[in-house]
Amino acid sequence: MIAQVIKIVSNQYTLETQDKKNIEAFALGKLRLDKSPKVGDYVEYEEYEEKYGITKILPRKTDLIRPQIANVDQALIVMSALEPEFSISLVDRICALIHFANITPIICVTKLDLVDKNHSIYAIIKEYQEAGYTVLCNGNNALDVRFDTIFKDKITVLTGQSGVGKSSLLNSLNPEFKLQTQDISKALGRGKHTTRHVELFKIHGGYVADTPGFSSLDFSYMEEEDLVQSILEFKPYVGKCKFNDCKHEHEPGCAIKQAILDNKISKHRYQSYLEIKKIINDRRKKI
Ligand SMILES: Nc1nc2c(ncn2[C@@H]2O[C@H](COP(=O)(O)OP(=O)(O)OP(=O)(O)O)[C@@H](O)[C@H]2O)c(=O)[nH]1
Ligand SMILES: [Mg+2]
Ligand SMILES: [Zn+2]
Repeated sequence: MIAQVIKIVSNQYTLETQDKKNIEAFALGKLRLDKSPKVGDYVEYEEYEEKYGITKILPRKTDLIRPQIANVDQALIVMSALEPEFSISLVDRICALIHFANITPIICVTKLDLVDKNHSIYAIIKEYQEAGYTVLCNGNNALDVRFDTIFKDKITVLTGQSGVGKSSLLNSLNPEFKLQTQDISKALGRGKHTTRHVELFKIHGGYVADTPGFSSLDFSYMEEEDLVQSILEFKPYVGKCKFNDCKHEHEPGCAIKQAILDNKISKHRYQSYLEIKKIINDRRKKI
């Protein structure tokens, strides 16, 4: 029998069976030592001493480490226009990690009600849209209509710093979620996240996971070669530089640097590339 893990609280797993019933199960000892099921996993299970036991994890399509969710199709990268202020550098870092995990990023800008129409955030949004990203906008319940359709048949994970409004966004999409939210000053002041455990919620024909905001991003699995492939705007130019081992910094005949001069790649994105490359190289030096 096959089911999907939709919630984990300590060692209790909630599974959704193929006939859409929820059952409580536990992971059999042998399996737990090997590797634990994650939310999003498809698992084999059997009835075991009048309880349900998970016997096997089926291969994962994608495998996120933070948050621990398997088979995620897309990530909503949530970033507020203000409080906390929008960070291009942070969005680009998350996008690179999401691309690297083979997950589709969607950028969601919240708290647009806090800025006026001429605010610089709108130029930033335009830049991402022109680069090929989907950008959804939200401000105090003025929700983008595309939220009605993007979730269908997919597992979507929300990610972004603490206080950007991830839980608030889900609550406005479905008031029945009643997810806990927290005043931004409290969230930052206490360094404590409002959202803790991972759970998949049904939404518009798919599943969505709220996650705790993070304090740091982990680039330890990414190499420089992966990075170039993980930046959407770079993709058309990868492999077109004069030198095979081009680092896209000072080399002549660099297709990426040329694309920046031609305004085909944003300077912001290139700046983020250099920043992430430095993180990766600094790590190498430490090892
Ligand atoms: N003005 C305005 N405030 C918002 C909006 N969305 C969220 N907020 C406020 O921002 C604060 C933080 O919201 P949360 O939804 O708890 O943020 P979160 O991203 O879930 O935070 P963590 O769970 O700690 O990661 C709350 O005080 C919300 O009321 C918005 O669109 N406009
Ligand atoms: Mg939250
Ligand atoms: Zn190059």
